[in-house]
Amino acid sequence: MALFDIFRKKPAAQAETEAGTQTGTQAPPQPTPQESEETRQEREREEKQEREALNAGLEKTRTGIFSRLARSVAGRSKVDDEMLDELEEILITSDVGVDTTVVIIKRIEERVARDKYMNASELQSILREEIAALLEESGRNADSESDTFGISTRQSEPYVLMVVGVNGVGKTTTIGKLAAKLARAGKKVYIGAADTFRAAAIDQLQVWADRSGATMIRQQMGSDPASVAYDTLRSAVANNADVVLIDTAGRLHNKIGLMNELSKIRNVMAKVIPDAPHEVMLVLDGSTGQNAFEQAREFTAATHVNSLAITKLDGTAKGGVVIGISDRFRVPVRYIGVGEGVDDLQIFDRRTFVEALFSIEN
Ligand SMILES: Nc1nc2c(ncn2[C@@H]2O[C@H](COP(=O)(O)OP(=O)(O)OP(=O)(O)O)[C@@H](O)[C@H]2O)c(=O)[nH]1
Ligand SMILES: [Mg+2]
Repeated sequence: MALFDIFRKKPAAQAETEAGTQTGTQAPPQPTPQESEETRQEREREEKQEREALNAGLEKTRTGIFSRLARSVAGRSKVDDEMLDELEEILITSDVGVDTTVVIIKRIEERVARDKYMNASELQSILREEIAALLEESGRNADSESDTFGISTRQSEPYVLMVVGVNGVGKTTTIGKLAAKLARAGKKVYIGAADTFRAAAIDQLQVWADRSGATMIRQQMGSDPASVAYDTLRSAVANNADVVLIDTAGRLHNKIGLMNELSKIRNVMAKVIPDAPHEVMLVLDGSTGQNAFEQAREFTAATHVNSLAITKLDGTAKGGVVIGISDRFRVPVRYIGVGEGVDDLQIFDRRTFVEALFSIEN
C-alpha cells in the first residue's frame, strides 16, 4: 500500500485545464491565476523531487564527464587544441557519439576563435551552453502539448500506445510506470499483455497493473499477441478507457518473423480504432551506450516507430547517449528511465536534461 502513497491526485485546477485540452485548446504551461498557494507549493515540491531524481540518476554520467574534464583543465590557463582533443575524447567515450561530438567540438572551436582568449575553467559552462543550444536546434521534444504525462488523450476514443524493443530493455517496467502516472492523473488505463511468450512476463505486468489500478487484458501464455491486442482495444473502447498500453515481447530487429508479428498486431488494432496505434514507442537501454544507438538505428529502419524511451540511465556513466540520440534521430525521445521505482520515469526535456547533467548540486 505504501506505493500508493506516492501517488497524489492531480489538483482540480489542473484537471480543468486538461478538459480544455481535449477540446482543442492548449493548456498553458504556466500556473493558472486560480492556482492556490497550496497547489503551487505542491507543484513546486513535485518539480523539485523530479529534478532531484534526475540529478541523482545522472550522477555517474555527470561525474564521469566532469572529473575527467577537471583533470584535463587542471594546470592550464587557456583552451587550446590539445584540450579540445581531450574534450573530444571525453565526449566520445561518454557515449555522446562521434557525429554529435564532432558538431559540439566545432561549435566550441568557433567560439574560441571568436572570443580570442578563453579561460580553461570556463570550458564546462561553455560546453553546457553549446550542448543545450545544439539540442534546441536539432529537433523537437516529443509532442508535449499534452494533458497527461506527455500523452494527449482524446474524448472520442482511447489513445493507444504500443511498446516495442529488444529483450530486457525495460518495456514492461516503462508501461508499469506510465500506467501509474496516468492512473494517478485520473485517467482510465487499459494494459494489453501481448507478450505471451513467457508466463512470467504476463504475471510481471499484472503486478504493475494491480499496483496502479489499471485494467489488464490477458490470455493464456502462448496465445496470439495480435488477439490479445484486439481484445484489449475492444474492451477499452467498450469501457471508455482513456489510454491503452500494449506490452510486447522483446525481439531483435533482424528477426523477420517477429517483426512481421508487430505489423500484425498493429493491423489488428486498426480494425478496432482506425488510427491505432497512435504511438509506437521503442524502448532502449541507455546503459548499453552505443548499442542503444545502434538499436535505435536498426529498429526505426525495420519497423514503424514514432517515439523513444531511454531507460536505466541511473547507475551508468553512459548517459551521454541521450544527447547523441536526441541530436541524431528524427524520432523524438519521449521518456527517460532513471530507476526501477514507479516514480522513476520522466518526460524527456532537452533543457532540463542538460541542466541536470551539468548541475553542481549533489
Ligand atoms: N535501474 C533501472 N532499471 C530498470 C529501469 N527500467 C527497467 N529496469 C529494470 O530492467 C529489468 C528489465 O526490465 P523489463 O521491464 O522486464 O524489460 P522488458 O523490456 O520488458 O524485458 P522482456 O519483456 O524480457 O523483453 C528489470 O529488472 C527492471 O527493473 C530503469 O530506468 N533503471
Ligand atoms: Mg517485458
